[in-house]
Amino acid sequence: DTVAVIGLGYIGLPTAAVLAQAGKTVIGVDIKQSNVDAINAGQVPFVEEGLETVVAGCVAQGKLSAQTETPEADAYIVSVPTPFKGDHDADLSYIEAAAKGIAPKLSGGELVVLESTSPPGATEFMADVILGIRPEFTKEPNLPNSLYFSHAPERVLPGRIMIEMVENDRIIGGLSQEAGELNRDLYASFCRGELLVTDARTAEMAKLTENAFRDVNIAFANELSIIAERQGIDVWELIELANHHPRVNILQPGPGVGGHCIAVDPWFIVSSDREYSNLIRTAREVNDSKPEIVLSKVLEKADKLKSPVVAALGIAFKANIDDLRESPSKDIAVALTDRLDHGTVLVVEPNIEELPQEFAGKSNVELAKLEDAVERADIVLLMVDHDPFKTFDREKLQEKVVIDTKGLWR
Ligand code: SAJ
Repeated sequence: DTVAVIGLGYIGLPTAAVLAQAGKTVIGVDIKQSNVDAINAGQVPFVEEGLETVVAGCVAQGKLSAQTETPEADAYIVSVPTPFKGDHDADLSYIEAAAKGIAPKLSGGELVVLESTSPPGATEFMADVILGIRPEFTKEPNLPNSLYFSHAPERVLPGRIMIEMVENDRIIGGLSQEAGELNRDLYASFCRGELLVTDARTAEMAKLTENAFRDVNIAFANELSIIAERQGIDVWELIELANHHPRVNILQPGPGVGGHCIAVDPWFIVSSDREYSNLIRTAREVNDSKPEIVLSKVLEKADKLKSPVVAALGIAFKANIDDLRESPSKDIAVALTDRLDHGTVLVVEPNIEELPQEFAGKSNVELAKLEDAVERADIVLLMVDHDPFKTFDREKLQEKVVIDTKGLWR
């Protein structure tokens, strides 16, 4: 019962850990030697609540280890990045590289699961890469030379991964019925949620659909926020009132949509059918236009001041995390340092110790504490609904120009 997990990032490592915890012998594979060394020492190279305890325990028991070479195993789980290339197409080269590593190790009967978020057809692509190298095998089931290919997209929320990995329902899409069932049986070892078996293309599309659904709904809120402001209407009151209708449930507007899922996945639907994906593409464009709108508003206020000081509250991509990747609020803060004439930006981000490299070499920005930044600021720009901002004493904002993109201080 050996499982190899290829790619030990935010999804691969927790998956390896819960499989090892469930009694499997798990060998993790990562191209980065420093990650491999850390994991073999029972450490986790990133922050995720509850993960390190499980990793340390499983490594100590000899159930989990890491290496850079793909090993022989009974099942393989591919959890590698699928970034963009060209005009928002999915770059499948990491999947291809993983498949090339797996191919020489196969002897027949193995299950190969693709976990990476992928456009429709990616599981078939992975199978074709492997079968291209090993033409003696087939994806037809129940033969001595059968291989079993399946897609099991993850749906865990960063910060709650160790809980959601076990509790959430999973969609599982086999290239054959048998492949889906093998995948289901493997995941039943650690997953208490429902395991819903379908075909690979439907599973691929389901994952993209979930995140596109959220993106379209946030875009609706963001578009409303732009229109409402021009009409002199408080968008948060508007949404709250509309949501009293039993069949209306509008999400919250903000400075844009960040993270590496919701701002990315809808593009994979668009790139798979550019002709008929107008709504999904437009939603992406509406959400991506929001940072520039926030920025113009700040610059308009700043223009009236001689040497404006802007307190930028929050640069993470959402509340109460330290993740700055694909963060619209970080982009706004960086753009402010470039476009604010004779001004200073005071970044307040309670979840980090130092400014990220995007601010390197800039003399008009510093990382500041909340109280201090607000006191020194002419303009207070709230961009993330971190807990310490929620409880901030609003008396201290009275003399300030306040731009509240989250409606936290209404
Ligand atoms: N946001 C808004 N308004 C809202 C809700 C969110 O502006 O009403 C913004 C957030 O501030 C953030 C972005 O959207 O910038 C995304 O945040 P999120 O909490 O909605 O989602 P993620 O990106 O952390 O995780 C999502 C989840 N997908 C869904 O909820 C459908 C998670 O379950 C997925 O596993 C994850 O993407 C993924 O890996 O695909």
